Amino acid sequence: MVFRKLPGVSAPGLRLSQKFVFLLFLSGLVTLCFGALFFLPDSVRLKRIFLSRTETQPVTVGSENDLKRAKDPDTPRGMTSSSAKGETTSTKVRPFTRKSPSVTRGAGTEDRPVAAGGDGGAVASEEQTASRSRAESTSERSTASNQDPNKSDTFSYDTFRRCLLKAPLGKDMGRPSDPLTAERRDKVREMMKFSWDNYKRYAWGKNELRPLTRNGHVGNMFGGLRGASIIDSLDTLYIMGLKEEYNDAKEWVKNSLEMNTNGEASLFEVNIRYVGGLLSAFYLTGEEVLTCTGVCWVLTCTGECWVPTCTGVLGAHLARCAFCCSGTSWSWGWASAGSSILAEFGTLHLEFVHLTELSGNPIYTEKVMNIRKVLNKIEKPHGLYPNFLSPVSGNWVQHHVSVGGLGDSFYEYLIKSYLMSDRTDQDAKTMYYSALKAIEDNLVQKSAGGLTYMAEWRGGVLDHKMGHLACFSGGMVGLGADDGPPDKRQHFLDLAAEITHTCHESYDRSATKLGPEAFRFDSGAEAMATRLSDRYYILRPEVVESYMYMWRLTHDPKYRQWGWEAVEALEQHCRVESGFSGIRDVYTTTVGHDNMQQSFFLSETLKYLYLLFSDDDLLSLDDWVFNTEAHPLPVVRSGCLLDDAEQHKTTTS
Ligand code: DMJ
Repeated sequence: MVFRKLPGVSAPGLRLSQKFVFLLFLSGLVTLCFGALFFLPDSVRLKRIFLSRTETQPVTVGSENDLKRAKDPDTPRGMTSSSAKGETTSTKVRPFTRKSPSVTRGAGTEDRPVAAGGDGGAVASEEQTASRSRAESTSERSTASNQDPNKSDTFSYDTFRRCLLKAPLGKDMGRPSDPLTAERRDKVREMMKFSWDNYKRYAWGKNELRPLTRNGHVGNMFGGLRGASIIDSLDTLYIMGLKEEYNDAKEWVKNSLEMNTNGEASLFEVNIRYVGGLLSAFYLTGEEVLTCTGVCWVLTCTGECWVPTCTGVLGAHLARCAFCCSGTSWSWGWASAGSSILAEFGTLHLEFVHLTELSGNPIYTEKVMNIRKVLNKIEKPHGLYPNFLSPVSGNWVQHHVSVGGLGDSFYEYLIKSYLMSDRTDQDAKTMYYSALKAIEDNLVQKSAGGLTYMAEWRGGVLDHKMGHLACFSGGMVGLGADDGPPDKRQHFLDLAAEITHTCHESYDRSATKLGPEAFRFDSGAEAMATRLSDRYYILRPEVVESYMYMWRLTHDPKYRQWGWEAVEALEQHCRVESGFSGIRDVYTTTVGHDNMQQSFFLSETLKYLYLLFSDDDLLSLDDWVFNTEAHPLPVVRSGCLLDDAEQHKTTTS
């Protein structure tokens, strides 16, 4: 360092203590200047020169600043979350880069059964997008640096709608011409309205309604999140044309869905209900407030904080994303040796792929593809997928295999991933049909009375039990029948029909005409529960779900008849004065109620029944796949989306 000579003072003449004070002053000055850099706006060049690119910096999300920052893709950033009430917490997270917001959306997307291919509406330009009001701009994209170059960098709702083959709500909202069927459909709609009205009256904002005590239930599955019944109902209310109720639900999401909660959540449950529910409501309505909430949620659930490009309403929700930065994860205490559950980590694919579609951020798809890769590679006993996997060793922990609880939706998501990819995801297809072969070779059984069922497998020993949950497999096998090897197609459809028949028998052989939680095929039992603890029915959907698919695939009237029997049984035994309740024993007509109206009753059971009595063009299976909570997600027609976006660019430039 060079010192200038001050007149009258010779440096060598300074005393040691004077030199020390001078040096102290100088170093203080340097520190002050450097510190001031942190207070400069991100866009100032000086700041970028001096501060390392990987440094995390607190920023406020959900404000004007957010849009400004989005214009500077090079700016590294971390996240400070701000809650709805304006508190600010600061959390250090991984930095990432983002592009300018680029969602386009046409006007007038509300309340429309729209003809596919026809609903244009002006597509906003990028400038228009940037200057949109904050409340409108909630589905901007977050883009990782390694964004897929083949993807269009804009999600356009209008383009998406043009790429559907049919109008989502069909002709006349799927109303059947046959008067008896229409009357039955109206009955299901009334059941939905009744369930909803009671939830609204007694449990508004809570997760479920307790219909006997007329209050709300929160539980601990959703980590402090609320409103599960609202999120699960959005799309059901919409397709049933319950407009006022849908609007109430939407307003609640917009104004009261509080993401800034503490607690431990089940990734599986939050994904299938909250993320799935919000995504499907967005795809059906185009209402952007619903998208970003979904995006934010998954950010939480991946255990990493990728700051979404959401502003406006979502600003209030970002605090929740900060919460995940603790990065803690856990397994269920009861799951053997801290293992992870097949149906839980295997039931993310559909939702995560759509998050990438909407956000342009490949991280979500990468995550689920990694899970897929591991499962594809790992050795499988007899080609079967056991229910428990150790996240530490990457090995199966026990050899318990089941198409019911713990395994079920993993298989469902394989075939649905293939269908949702517009039949391009060949890995999913191969894995599904090989898994199905292993299931047929090892688990599918015929009872003495001629009923086909799927047993459970414990290290090579069969447990001749089928859970209510496994009854979804009739619909799944039927849905995948047509894409199997040509010589197997009829066989798959027959298998689907046989399983669905067995599940119907489990209902038909009970006094209430509702099915037990699990039924057995041993010790003289045929499709009946033999243990007291298996006799309950909690408004589950799986059996009517299979009726719906089998109806769509075969148009055999027996499926509608069976569905109607279920409606009558629900009315007779589960309807109470203030809602619907599960029952404790399906084998007695002096029923004991469990005092719980499950949210899946609204999202699945009633939706599948409604679809069963509707024309096939209401949520056509050519365009939609249902996630495991019955939330419809659209087939991703990448070719069409890209072509259309290109064409649109040409015609508007
Ligand atoms: C729902 O939450 C989903 O269908 C899930 O896949 C399994 N269980 C319930 C309904 O029974």
